[in-house]
Amino acid sequence: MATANPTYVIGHRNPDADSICSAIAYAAFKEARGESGYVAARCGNSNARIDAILERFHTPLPHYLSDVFPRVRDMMVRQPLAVQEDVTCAEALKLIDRHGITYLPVVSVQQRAVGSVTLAQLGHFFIPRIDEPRAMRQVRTSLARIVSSLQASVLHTVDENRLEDLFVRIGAMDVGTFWKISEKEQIPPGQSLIIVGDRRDIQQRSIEIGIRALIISGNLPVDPAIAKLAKERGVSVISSPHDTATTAWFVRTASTIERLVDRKFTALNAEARIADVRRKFSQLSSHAMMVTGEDNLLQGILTKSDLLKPVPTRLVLVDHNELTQAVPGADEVIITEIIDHHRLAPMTTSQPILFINEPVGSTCTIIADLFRRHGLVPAADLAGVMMSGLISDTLLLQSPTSTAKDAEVLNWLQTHAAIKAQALGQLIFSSGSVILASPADRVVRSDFKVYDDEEGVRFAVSQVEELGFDNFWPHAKALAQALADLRATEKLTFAALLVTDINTQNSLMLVKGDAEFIRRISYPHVEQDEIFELNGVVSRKKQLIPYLTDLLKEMHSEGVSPSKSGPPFGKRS
Ligand SMILES: [Mn+2]
Repeated sequence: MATANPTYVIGHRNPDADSICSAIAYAAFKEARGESGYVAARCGNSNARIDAILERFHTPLPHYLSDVFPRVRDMMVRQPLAVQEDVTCAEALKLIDRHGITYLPVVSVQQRAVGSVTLAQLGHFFIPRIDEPRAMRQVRTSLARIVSSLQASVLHTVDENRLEDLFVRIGAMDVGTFWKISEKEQIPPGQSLIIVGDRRDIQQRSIEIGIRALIISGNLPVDPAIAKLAKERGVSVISSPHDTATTAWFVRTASTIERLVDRKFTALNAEARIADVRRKFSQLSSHAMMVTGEDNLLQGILTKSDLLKPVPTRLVLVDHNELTQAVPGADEVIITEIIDHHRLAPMTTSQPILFINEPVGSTCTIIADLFRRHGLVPAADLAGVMMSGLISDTLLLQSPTSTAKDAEVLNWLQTHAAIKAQALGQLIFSSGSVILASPADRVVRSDFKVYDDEEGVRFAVSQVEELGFDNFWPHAKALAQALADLRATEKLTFAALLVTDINTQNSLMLVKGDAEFIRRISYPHVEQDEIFELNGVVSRKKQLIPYLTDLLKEMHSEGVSPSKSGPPFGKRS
């Protein structure tokens, strides 16, 4: 996608033509209004009808989204500051200070995650530990790093880039006392680093004994004889501009972070869901985690404060307003608008949103009307796309959901499209039988909607439109079985399939589920199987859903509530 964080305009699951066409049309409307970043999307497969429409109007299928659950990749900090383990504490602290961070990933030369250092770990390193005097003296570094930390001048150094363990001492006491302490602590001369002022006796004794390096504090002058002796004995001499106490402090900061790195870590995957990561964080003392990819390569970091940032994914819902029908994860992201023509089902939002709900025949009607009201003229193909959603949902204005406004808008669109409504209707309704084109389990899921009633009963109604019932009867048994399976997998009280004959404007309904519920259906039974004849019923939304929810209400009021989820059934009195 061209835009970094687009707002997806998306229809319901198992999209029908109106869902697809209205998503395309509303994204186009936004663009026409000069609002950028809107991308048409879908959360289900296309079908023969949708393919025929989009092909006719040279329009690509909307962007597919399997879900919109916020993931680590959406919230993480990409390309975070990272260090290698041979940097000094001073360098690490400088980064932390300059960038206001408290966590630094540590990586290898190949950018593979090695571990991390935190401000707390670094702080701990500088806190004096009375019980471990030897550890307090110890630094792992090189003479070059010390010179750089001190911004010192070099009189003479040997092997200055060697990374080694050194023990720092200050030559402040009488030369005799000084060496007694060193012997007691068993620090070999070759690992000793002595900071001293202009104490010629200590300087000379140190060189004779063969220490690793002498650091002269306060930029004090060095006797040429001492310098000569140091050179002869291979002892390095560095001149620090700072006083002895400050010099000692800087030498400690010249330690590499190597021994401070926390190497026990669990890295996150960029695809992990934020909801799961929140749980992980709550069990973790660290406030940040590394995100790694293939070969342990560092991709980013995720901190606890990243989890407080607003989720970047935004949705405009078209042709539905119920979360059960929305793309999975819709309840975890920001919904900015809803454009719909269905019943309202409870949904709460944290912010005020634009919500257009109009009882017209299609969502495309509402969107085409927006174009018209704003004085915008859709391109011919786009007008055709909107006509298609409208015609498909209203069965070419024949459905009882169709209103005068649908007729008026269809007429208006027709003047801008390169096709007449009748001809387009022909193309849409002859675009292949879903029943013939797909196996039974796909048929029952092709235009499938889940509903929750007020008592928490969950049910589903699928719909297919056919030219006559000839294709249905040979597949009735298989479809009944597929419906029963669907009901079990989705844990539904019942699942229904409405097969609508566009020619006669009649439907057949196949139902699987709660026996008591099915017993109450008053439409005539066809055959012994659970197939009912619904003459004059073509609209799931306007005719069938109100009927079914009334039946459920009646049962609730009589205290014979159907089982809330699928089989096995609870006992009823
Ligand atoms: Mn619709």
